[in-house]
Amino acid sequence: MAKPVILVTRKLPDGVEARLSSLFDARLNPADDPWPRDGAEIVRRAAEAGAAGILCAAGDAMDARTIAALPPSVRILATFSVGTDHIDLDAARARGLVVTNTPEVLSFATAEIAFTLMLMAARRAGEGERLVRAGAWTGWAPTQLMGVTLEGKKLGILGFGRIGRELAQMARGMRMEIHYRNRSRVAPDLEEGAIFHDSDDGFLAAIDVLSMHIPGGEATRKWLDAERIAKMKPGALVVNTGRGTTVDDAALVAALRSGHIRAAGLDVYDGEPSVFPSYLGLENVALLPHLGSATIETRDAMGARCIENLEALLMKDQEPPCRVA
Ligand code: 8YV
Repeated sequence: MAKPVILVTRKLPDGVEARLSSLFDARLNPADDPWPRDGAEIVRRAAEAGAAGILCAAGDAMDARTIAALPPSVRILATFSVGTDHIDLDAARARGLVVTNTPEVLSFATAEIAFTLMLMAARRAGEGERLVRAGAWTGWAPTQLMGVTLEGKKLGILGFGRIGRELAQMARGMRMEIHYRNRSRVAPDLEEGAIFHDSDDGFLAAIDVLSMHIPGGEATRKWLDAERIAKMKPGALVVNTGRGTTVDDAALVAALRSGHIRAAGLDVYDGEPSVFPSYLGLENVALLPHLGSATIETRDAMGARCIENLEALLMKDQEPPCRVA
């Protein structure tokens, strides 16, 4: 029997590509060309290859138009991400297209980046690095680049899913007090003493650091806007490793300029890889290029998850383990 054809939109780790090629007729993107941003090109390549599955990633143009135009041979969209905001899930359901993602395996790595950004914002690590690299450091000084400690601070986790809870564990080690806002309260064994807030206002007023872990999409667009920022304590910190669309960039820039928000750390951007230009001129914002899941271990595990899902549907006629639509 011919191996099912899988259209792979991005360059993946070598080991993942090798396993994909051993199991499937994998059409790889070894040069990491940017064609997956163009829905018409995804459709064209899927039709040309007779693809049974597409292995895509965040940022690929899996909108309603693209999905509706996919050739009938395509049965599954396996995204190399936990986030699915780049895929129109309703359009996928309407077309009978199975969609899978890669949960769990990236929670710790993403929490690590949230933790990194929290420390960079609190301790002005980016500013310090730029100073040294610019050859502008004139020596230790008692008042140079003083930041704030995280010890004893109240960490507010917006979205208390797997990533948020991993961050809570790390922050307990820094003796932070954990607060969270979530659709609903989680079970006590998952809460481990974290304080649940049932209103945005109460949550925002209570915390010293906000770490955002909510999904993208219309429902969360510009969740952190000027009104909500105004409800935060003066001097609070903001970190976002979820999706860039959840922040009103102009409002955050204004708050960073006024000092109402002392500092921020961002790993994700609305319209990335474009970055809201005003961030680039600000010293008090740490900017990373969407590194959340970028560890060797995690990217291998994400690849393994995609393969499990593709194998289940296309080779074993089973329900894929990480089905989201
Ligand atoms: C991915 C992410 O690496 O999984 C997600 O949702 O945001 C990242 O960690 C990226 O989206 C690649 O698809």
